[in-house]
Amino acid sequence: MNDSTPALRVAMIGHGFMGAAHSQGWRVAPRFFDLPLRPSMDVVVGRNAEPAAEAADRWGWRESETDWRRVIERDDIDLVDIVTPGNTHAEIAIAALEAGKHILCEKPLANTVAEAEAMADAAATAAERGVFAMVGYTYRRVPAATFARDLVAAGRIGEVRQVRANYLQDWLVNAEAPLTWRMNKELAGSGSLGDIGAHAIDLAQFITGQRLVSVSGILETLVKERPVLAISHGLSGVAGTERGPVTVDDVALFTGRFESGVLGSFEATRFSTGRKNAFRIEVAGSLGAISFDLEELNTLSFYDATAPALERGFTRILVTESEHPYAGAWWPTGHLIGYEHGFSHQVRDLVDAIAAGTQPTPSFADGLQVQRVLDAVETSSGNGSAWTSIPD
Ligand code: SOE
Repeated sequence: MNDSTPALRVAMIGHGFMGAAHSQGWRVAPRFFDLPLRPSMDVVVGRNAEPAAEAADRWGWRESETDWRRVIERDDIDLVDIVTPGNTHAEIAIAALEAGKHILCEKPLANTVAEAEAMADAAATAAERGVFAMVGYTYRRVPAATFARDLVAAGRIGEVRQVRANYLQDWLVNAEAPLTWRMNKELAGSGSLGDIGAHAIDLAQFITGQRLVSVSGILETLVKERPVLAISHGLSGVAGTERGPVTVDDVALFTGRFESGVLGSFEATRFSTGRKNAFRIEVAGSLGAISFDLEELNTLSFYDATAPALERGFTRILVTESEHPYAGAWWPTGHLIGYEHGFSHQVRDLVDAIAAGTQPTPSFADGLQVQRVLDAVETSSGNGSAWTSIPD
């Protein structure tokens, strides 16, 4: 990549935690991957001018703006990166696609299946004009997770027999932790289920190469009201004396059946005391198993049941060899990477696909399918945990 490389002019809408992580991806990816298009971090959009200007300065965006509608109409913007809460994804993404902008949209795709269907339809129409959309399930792009998929696809664990996916956090164990947008169904769509359960669904399907066809689940809100943040937009500030309702789930537990008939067990919770971001996936097969833990993201545990019986055991593979997915772009083997590198891998794959005129994955259709699984879990939970099919 050099100055003659065509630019990909990016506008990012939102600038919270995911805004910081996406900014890191846009800023760093071009320096470690030879990209066919040169991302330029042109505009960051926020509802309030001063915080947006501060975000532009801190994260390296050329301009800041407060009106996303004006930004998506600009003819000097090629791609819109949506990192706002889920209740705004559909309106922004559909308008931007219709304006001819490529899209990167944070997960989950939307707050409802209806919104996700409209987004997937708009993306399918735009793709016919060479305008592409991706949904940001970045954990697929952790080298160890991609390598796990490669091992399963190569048959190294044989036939998949069972899947378990647990995403464990504990940031809401304190009942006095204040209400934020993530606990408001109108803004977030759901709680642990859509926020981290969506990752468990997407990654389990990605690693196994199989989709879920039915689920049986239960959602629970453990703390039903919390202190209200003094500042109205609820994204930061000091908790006041007023209390408000938690309108989303704190814990999601569900069983899933994959298209092959295999059963999977899933857990997404913000009340697993002591677990900070423990996203664990284990896939057990007829000839072996893989086990991944995001809190040990540079390693993959691999069990080879075909090894001599006395030598069998889970091997801790350090996924940092240059031949491992993405790893060759960074450091010599054994020099580890972190949480943020998945966002650079996401930029690499998105830019490569746009330059090649091919559909980046996961697509909005993939995001819609995850949304349907989320919806089926919610339906099941409201119906005595009855098995609920996921429409194709
Ligand atoms: C909070 O649960 C959160 O930031 C999620 O929103 C992200 O998707 C996950 O990657 C880390 O935890």
